[in-house]
Amino acid sequence: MSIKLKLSKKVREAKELSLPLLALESTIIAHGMPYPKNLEFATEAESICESLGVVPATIAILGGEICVGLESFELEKISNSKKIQKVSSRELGLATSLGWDGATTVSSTMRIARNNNIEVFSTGGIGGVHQQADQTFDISQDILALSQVSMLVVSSGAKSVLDLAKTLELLETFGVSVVGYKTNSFPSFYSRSSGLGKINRVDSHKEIVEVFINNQLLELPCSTLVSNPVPVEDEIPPTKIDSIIKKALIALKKNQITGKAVTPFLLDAILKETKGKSLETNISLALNNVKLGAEIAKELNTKRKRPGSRFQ
Ligand code: PSU
Ligand code: MN
Repeated sequence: MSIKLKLSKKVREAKELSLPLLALESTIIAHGMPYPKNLEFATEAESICESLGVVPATIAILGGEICVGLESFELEKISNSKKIQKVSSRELGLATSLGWDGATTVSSTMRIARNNNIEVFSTGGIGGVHQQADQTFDISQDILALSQVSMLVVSSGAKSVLDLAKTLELLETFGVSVVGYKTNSFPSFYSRSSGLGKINRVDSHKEIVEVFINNQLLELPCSTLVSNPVPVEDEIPPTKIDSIIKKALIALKKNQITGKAVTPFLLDAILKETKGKSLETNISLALNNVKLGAEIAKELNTKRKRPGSRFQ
């Protein structure tokens, strides 16, 4: 018995030639954005990587087969099919044994990337502690994966549909190494700053890679979470987004949405309420994270290849 695994031609070549690779998740495509904008986003993300000399490895499950790197018809399928399941870590065994078509979340993308020796991953926002988690106990598996998988993860913080203060506390409890790229403030996805507790600032790709490598040398199991704020020109200020998020949370309760449907429901409600502006912001920050992730992947790749490196 073995797991069915397919590497795209480009990913295979990258491995043979030791080229830098960047992992990308597919839930953001299948469940985080509507068609056809999601496909445009996914295609643009891949071309940003390629223009920087980095090979994109978008991860998904098709017919129970784990795919690392998608061909364009596969990206189209993930973007457009209504039958794609949302697969987090705990569903990986199910999805691969029962032949599912599935989009991978942050937690499952990290596990698969790690299994395939891909060390850098860019996403939009991580999952975290949901509002009213004291009653619902709804906390994303992303936090657990971040505490257990050694990886460089680039995101724009977490969005304020979550309880950001509790999310930050839990990241601390679970020993996740959080750094802010050119900022001291944990970003809140749509806005550049959450106004919450200070995080440690790093100012270059080189510093980010050094923090990651030292975390590994110290044998810490956790990820290094790079928080990269949305570009200024695309930010939605907290004064504007907060009331919209409140409305979405009321609709969530009214419709009795729970479990893994919560995040996609909230994203869609916010998109409708902002008449598409939230989607533009989402795409902008996610592409910005792809760019930073690709630059970090290059830096890490160069460092690993240097003679005398323990990580050759
Ligand atoms: N945040 C976004 N867009 C998304 C997600 C998070 O802005 O699409 C997705 C990611 O795949 C993340 C998942 O891993 O939602 C978290 O879902 P949950 O809250 O059910 O753990
Ligand atoms: Mn949940």
